[in-house]
Amino acid sequence: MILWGRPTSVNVQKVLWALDELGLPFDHRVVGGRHGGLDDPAFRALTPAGKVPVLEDAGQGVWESHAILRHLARRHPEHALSASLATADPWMEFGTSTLMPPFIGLFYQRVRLRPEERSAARAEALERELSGVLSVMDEGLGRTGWLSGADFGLADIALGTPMYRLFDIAPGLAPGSARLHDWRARLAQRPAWQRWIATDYSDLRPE
Ligand SMILES: N[C@@H](CCC(=O)N[C@@H](CS)C(=O)NCC(=O)O)C(=O)O
Repeated sequence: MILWGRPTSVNVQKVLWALDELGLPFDHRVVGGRHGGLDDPAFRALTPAGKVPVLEDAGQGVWESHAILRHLARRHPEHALSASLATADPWMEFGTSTLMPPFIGLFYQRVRLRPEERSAARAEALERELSGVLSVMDEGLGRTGWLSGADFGLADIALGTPMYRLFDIAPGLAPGSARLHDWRARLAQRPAWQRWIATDYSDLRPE
């Protein structure tokens, strides 16, 4: 398998985390961002969207980070990470549709945009939106312990990955969501989180 995508991309990080938990060997092609390469024909042949991550598996390009996680689970049904997909799957959809857009918006406001391009009002509105999203996750965690069910699984990777940067850029978010904070602390204990997720992203700031 070949993973295409720069490790500073939060969506690539989800796949790096999953591959690490599964203990799967892979080649890594660092493309995207400052590394370029997204218009190269070899990359574009694997994905019509031209975004990272892409997992090349037996010559096939699998794209969209959460689809890649499901692909890995289907390939490795014996692994504990692949259990409880019925519980994990709605959360992964929720992650794509509801968590990632305001997270990316706030990350741009706090990190990626030049100071003169930022808007305090927009950042505040995104923080309010994210507080609501996090309270839904807090409620879910109260029901099942992990987002994927009784055990750590794919949804915890998919929605847990942005939590490192989110609480780095907005540490005061969701103070009443104790179960969410406890979950994040449990995620941070995993060696794969420390290897791939809790990493420097200063490279993403404007020059
Ligand atoms: N919904 C897609 C989003 C893919 C995406 O927007 N990837 C970004 C990086 S996070 C990208 O390729 N940006 C262009 C670049 O890195 O040059 C997924 O979950 O994989």
